[in-house]
Amino acid sequence: MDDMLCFPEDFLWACATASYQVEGAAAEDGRGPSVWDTFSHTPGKVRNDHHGDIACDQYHRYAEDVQLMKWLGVRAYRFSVSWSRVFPEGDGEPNEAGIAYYERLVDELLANDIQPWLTFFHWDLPQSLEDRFGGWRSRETSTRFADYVACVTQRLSDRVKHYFTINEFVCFTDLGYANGIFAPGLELPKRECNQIRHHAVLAHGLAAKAIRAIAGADALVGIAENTDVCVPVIETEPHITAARTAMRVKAAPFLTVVQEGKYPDFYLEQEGEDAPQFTDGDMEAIGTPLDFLGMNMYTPTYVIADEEAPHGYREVPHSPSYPMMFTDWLYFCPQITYWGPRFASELWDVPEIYITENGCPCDDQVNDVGKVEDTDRVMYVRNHLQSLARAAHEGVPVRGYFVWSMLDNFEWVRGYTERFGIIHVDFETLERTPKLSADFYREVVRANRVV
Ligand code: GBH
Repeated sequence: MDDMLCFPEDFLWACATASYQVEGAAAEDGRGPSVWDTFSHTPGKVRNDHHGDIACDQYHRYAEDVQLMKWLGVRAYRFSVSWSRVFPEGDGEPNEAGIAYYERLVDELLANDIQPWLTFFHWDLPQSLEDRFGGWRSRETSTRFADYVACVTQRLSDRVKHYFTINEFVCFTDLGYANGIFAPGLELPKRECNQIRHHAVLAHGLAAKAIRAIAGADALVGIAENTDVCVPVIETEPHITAARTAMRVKAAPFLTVVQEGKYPDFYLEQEGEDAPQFTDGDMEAIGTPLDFLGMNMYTPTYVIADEEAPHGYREVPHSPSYPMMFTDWLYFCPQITYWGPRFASELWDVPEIYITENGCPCDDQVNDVGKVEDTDRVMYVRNHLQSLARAAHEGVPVRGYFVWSMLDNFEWVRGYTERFGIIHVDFETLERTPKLSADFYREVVRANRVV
């Protein structure tokens, strides 16, 4: 461990995807539509009107993809279950053919020594729940989520040990119901949005309880969350303290309430009449202790100490010439994989932390021998791994890393125009080809070290 580029023994090297982004087979074997099917088929919502009808066709090509994972040497695959494949209308009778797909996938992974890490919700809410109850506007959706989670856990917990309830609250609450950028594309007032956020954290809590009740101590439960990773511009005590405070403040309605089982007083005061309505029972569920924290991280929020400002910190906007990856929201700051886990462990004493997503889009060009030589993605991942190693060497309980993404896929409102994969997908032929970054990652995995 003297080697600063080395990772702890048993560090979990892995990769990640999500159902709507890779599966395709949108109308097959009884799958019902999700809000993302509806949204992506509404003209003008997604760049080039792309949609996930076929995506990477992982539904049919999962065996080939598992072989690619085996080639990479990863020990775990984080995938998500499509709720509307299991319950086409979100509730009622389960669709056996839908469950059978996840059984096939899980069995294939296990047969190849790859652990399945299952996410229950990566934004693809059954459309019927949106139509009947207003989706996340209603707590009916939270209780139905727990029922769906219970059903899948019942069927898979003999084989699946690691579960994430929900992926990234803000992307389906605020972006879906307040900003209208993501499905279902609504722009509701603050009060309703706060209640939606509450129903989302409640769904997480009810689901965590359901998994524990069914699978007992055998199952390990966590969440995959993207807090704003607050980074001190200057690494001295006042700025470090300011950035840590900022992280807790900014996560108040999401990770903070999940970790603390209580909305911070400042949050309820600040929201006033718009604050969410909740019961003691809700809070008890929301605060269910978790086995690990998954952190998705891409881009920083820079912070400095400012005694005059509320909570003693100020966010520093990115300067106009700040280096970016190949999209308009991703600023290059490898320090996030150090400060994010460190602050989370200092604030909440979480037992284990996994980086559940990290990666970037690049202007990938296939060269004349059919290869993508994405030196920028290698640079991005390498630097983030160096910071993660720094955290591990200082005793922050970081236990694993899931690169986003295993392969190019449907990048939400950017459609297929932004590629995050370490494996290239030709969306005409669906052929997969490892990029240079895959060769790099494979060597990292093999050496358990930044190479
Ligand atoms: C993650 O979200 C997701 O979990 C994953 O599914 C996704 O593929 C990956 O990141 C890469 O984006 O300006 O309207 O286009 C990260 C948080 C929120 C970042 C939405 C990009 C762009 C919104 N993302 N944001 S918009």
